[in-house]
Amino acid sequence: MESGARIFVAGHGGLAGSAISRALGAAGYRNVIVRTRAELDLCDGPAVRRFFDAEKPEYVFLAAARVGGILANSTYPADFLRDNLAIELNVIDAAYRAGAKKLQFLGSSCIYPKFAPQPIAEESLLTGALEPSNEWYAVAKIAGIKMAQAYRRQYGFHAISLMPTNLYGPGDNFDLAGSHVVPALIRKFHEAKSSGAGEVVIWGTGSPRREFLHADDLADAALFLMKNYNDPGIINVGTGEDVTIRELAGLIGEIAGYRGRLVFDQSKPDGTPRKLLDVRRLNALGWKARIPLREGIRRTYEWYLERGSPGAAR
Ligand code: GFB
Repeated sequence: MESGARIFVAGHGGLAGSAISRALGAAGYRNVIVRTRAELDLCDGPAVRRFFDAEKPEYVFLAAARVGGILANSTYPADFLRDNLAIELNVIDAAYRAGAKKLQFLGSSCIYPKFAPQPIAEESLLTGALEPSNEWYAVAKIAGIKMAQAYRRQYGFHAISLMPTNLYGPGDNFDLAGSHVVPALIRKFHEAKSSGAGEVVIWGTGSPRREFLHADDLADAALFLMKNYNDPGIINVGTGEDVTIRELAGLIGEIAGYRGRLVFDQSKPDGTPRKLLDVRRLNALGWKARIPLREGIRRTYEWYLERGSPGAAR
């Protein structure tokens, strides 16, 4: 991927896509193409075809998706399935037809079976039933993986698929009804501290284990793999370490300087019990995550105070 290459980042406004755009800029890529949702609706097939025919991107990072936490996934199954299928279908097909050299598709660790052996190796794909709370999203992401593999097999299109673990970082969604756990807890602890509330409510039992990757680490891996990986098989992107939700809450509470109680609301779902990726394939290629969880959360908390919280100047 030479520095003058025409590179399209689909989903540059989101957590993963914005980090990839920043990383491309920092690495000196001069021709990064982006479109806001108002300029180009990726669910609109003819519009996507016209865009690719006009712009002819050579490399495509497909980081656009409808995403959300456990509650959003369960509340909007049709939206998660439809929009993700449409985005994948439109972008992968148009990229191939317009002659792109390579496309990178971002999947998710939730594509793996609910009770996959831990840490989860790439070979676990399609070996068991999915976690029900996000199976709609997972099925759409599995379709994206298969589409990339089918276009490679039938047309020789260089499409690769990365499976990032749970992401967090600056630019995340802090809306409590739609967000993932890290931004939700940053916001809850900050607001509890600011208002002097005596307790913070954490969903579920606190015992599920999750692996968290900073979006800047994901972006670094995404650039690395665009340059160094061209296999049909999927590749996991994670840190190789996980924590319980209770431990995560303790860490975020500490960073926010909150001294009250934690209350676990067991009427809310836990989701999958554990989701730790086996990252040996990625490590063997020479890439490792660099941002420790405490440091990453501290930076995200600072971003939230400056830019992300309802009262912050944007
Ligand atoms: O991040 P999260 O929503 O997604 O939840 P998943 C992770 C864990 O944190 C669950 C608990 O056990 C939640 O019950 N949790 C505790 C909370 N308090 C909160 C809170 O205030 N907000 C949220 N959101 N969670 C998602 C999938 O699963 O993972 C997506 O639904 C996607 O499809 C994403 O794949 C990476 O890790 O359970």
